[in-house]
Amino acid sequence: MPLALERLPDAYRQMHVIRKFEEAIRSLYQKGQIRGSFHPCVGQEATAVGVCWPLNHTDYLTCTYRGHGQALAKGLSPRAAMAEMLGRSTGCSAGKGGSMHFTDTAHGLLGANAIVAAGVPHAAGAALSAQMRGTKQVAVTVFGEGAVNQGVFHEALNLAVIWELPLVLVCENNLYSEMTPSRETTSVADTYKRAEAYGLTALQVDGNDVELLYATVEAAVERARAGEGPTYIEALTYRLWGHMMGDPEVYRTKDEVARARENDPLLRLGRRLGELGYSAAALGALEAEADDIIADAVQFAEASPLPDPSEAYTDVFA
Ligand SMILES: Cc1ncc(C[n+]2csc(CCOP(=O)(O)OP(=O)(O)O)c2C)c(N)n1
Repeated sequence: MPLALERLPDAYRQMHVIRKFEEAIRSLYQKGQIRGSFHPCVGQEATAVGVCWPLNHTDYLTCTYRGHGQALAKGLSPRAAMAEMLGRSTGCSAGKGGSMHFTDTAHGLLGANAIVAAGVPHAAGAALSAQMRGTKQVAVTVFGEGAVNQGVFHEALNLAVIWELPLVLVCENNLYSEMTPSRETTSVADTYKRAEAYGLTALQVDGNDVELLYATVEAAVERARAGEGPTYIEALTYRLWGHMMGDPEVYRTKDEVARARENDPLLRLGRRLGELGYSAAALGALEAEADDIIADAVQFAEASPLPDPSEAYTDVFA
């Protein structure tokens, strides 16, 4: 089933919540209220909604340091996410994880991860656990194209195919690994071709088309749930902001980024809704709702206490 037309306004609001979440973080970061690294997913909001909306809340997800959007689309509350950014005790990881370690087991989010490709074997393990327990849960892992050059990616993919694990692998190919154009470091830059060699269905899709991605992921999830094994999906997208705060972006031209802005997934969904008859005022109202959600999250986070030092080791060791 494709993403129902009547859900498109909700998708538009959700994608704006994600964009505004990142914009709010940038502003708090610049004011010195957020410490550590922040890797924005601006420009990649369609993969968040397209990948996470076809999932049940009990399905598992692992993502990367660039996974704020996926965490929110999977169900993490913007309040708990923003509080985590500000290191508050009400954050989703009790204020101890920060930007790169969002976790929300109530919504199946097993964790974002700062280590490139680490989420892939974690998700394969979660899929194996679901398979052994017969729960019909599916595990999804989202990673960048840089992860496809890591050994653990290949080990996990090989076993996932052999064991027919209920796993969906989604590569967000945004053309750059950190500050390096991926074509300069990878002999076969179309990652789906490399995945295909392991003997599973592997496809490449437009990752800025939320409807297409939703339909592709949903079909993969259905196959996984039916016991038909893993699917690999390469979602072509573009990171509109730098790799992280302070990235001088000397590795790409302003023209290239300007061209990519025309393909901004938010603008594309806005144009699509316009064609379906939604007025500019209707879209503006959805954007204003997103503004309110983020303003509330910031207010909540700022009013929350820092973790008590006595809690430093709580939840850290099993
Ligand atoms: C195992 C490991 N090696 C190196 C790094 C440093 N590093 C951080 S981000 C990054 C690039 C990853 O690129 P990609 O997987 O394409 O994801 P993107 O940042 O584009 O979303 C690297 C090499 C790391 N975090 N982990």
